[in-house]
Amino acid sequence: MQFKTILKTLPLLMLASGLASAAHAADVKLGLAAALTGPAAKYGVAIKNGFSLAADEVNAAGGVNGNKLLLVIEDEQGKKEEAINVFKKLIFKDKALLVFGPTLSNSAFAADPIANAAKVVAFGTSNTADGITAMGPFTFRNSVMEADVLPVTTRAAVKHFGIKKVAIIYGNDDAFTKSGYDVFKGTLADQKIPVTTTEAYAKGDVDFKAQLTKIKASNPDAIVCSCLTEEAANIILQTRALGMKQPFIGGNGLNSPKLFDIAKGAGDDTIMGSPWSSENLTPANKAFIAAYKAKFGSDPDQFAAQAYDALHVVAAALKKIKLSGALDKDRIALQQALPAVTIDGATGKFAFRKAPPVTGKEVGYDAQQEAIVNIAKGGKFILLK
Ligand code: VAL
Repeated sequence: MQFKTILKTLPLLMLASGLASAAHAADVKLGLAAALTGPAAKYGVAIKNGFSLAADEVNAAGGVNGNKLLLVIEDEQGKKEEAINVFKKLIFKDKALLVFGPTLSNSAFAADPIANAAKVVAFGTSNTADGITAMGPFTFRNSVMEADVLPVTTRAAVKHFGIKKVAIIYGNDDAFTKSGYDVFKGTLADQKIPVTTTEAYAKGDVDFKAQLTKIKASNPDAIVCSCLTEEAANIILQTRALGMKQPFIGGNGLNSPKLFDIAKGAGDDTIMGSPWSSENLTPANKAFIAAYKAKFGSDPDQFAAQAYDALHVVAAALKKIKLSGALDKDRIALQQALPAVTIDGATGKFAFRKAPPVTGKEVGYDAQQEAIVNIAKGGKFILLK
């Protein structure tokens, strides 16, 4: 080729290669397994919204190292079997680089082993039961576990109401409500608060009269509830119908504002802990709340905030690695980049910490974050001061 011809063709070649690289700037596929239908959708829809908002923000700012983030979202219905199916689809069929979710700890115990076996990060944003990150080195979570939140919540509630003794009610067939119960039991013993009676129910129960009648007879100062939202709301309503006025102390399940859709004003004075508050007016949280309201026309909750932060954590990890295009390699590179990520997000300053050791097993990473305590007033969570 003559020199002149090269000169003439060069711009065309450059243009062509530019176009080609634009077309090849592959999307980074991130899977999201969330409960979008069924009772756990009270958490899952907020989670989906938090992720969509954060992905839009990252993409609007040019993506990660020139790659756009593509969320592949699947409904796991808050059921173990569906969580397994959805994880398999996202990992093996969609070939997602990482999978967020599932919503419930109960489902995570079923689905995360699949991700660990396939060496794909399973990143929980709402799983708060003990032992989640003991499942393997590919399990991460930014949801602060009950073991970290409940002692702080209990201490604050005892002080606020001058509580001397409590009754406990919990779901005994769900990994999270059971784990929350175990943590509450230990916490109450540590804080020397006697338990007047311990009552259990099963998933799907709607009538709690038998348990509540026993609780009433035991005359506690407060009721500790390790429950998911729907059951918690019905328990609160039925407690009031029995003429009981005791405040509730809850775990992470009570953190959804959907509690008040059912319990209305009866939910007032319920105390629960979380790393997030709408009253925490840091620049990052203010921006998150405003953007969420603008996009969805409603207030965010802590589940949306943790999902939003999780996407930003992964985006920060992705910025540190150079994707090779070889999926197996890239999945491991992401797992290795994640532990060192810190962000200042909607839930405040976030860092990971290695999960407690388990003999003969590699473990994953928990959230290193402070819990703050909220109290329900007028259908809203406000900071307990
Ligand atoms: N935190 C709970 C769990 O781990 C619910 C409320 C999402 O199952």
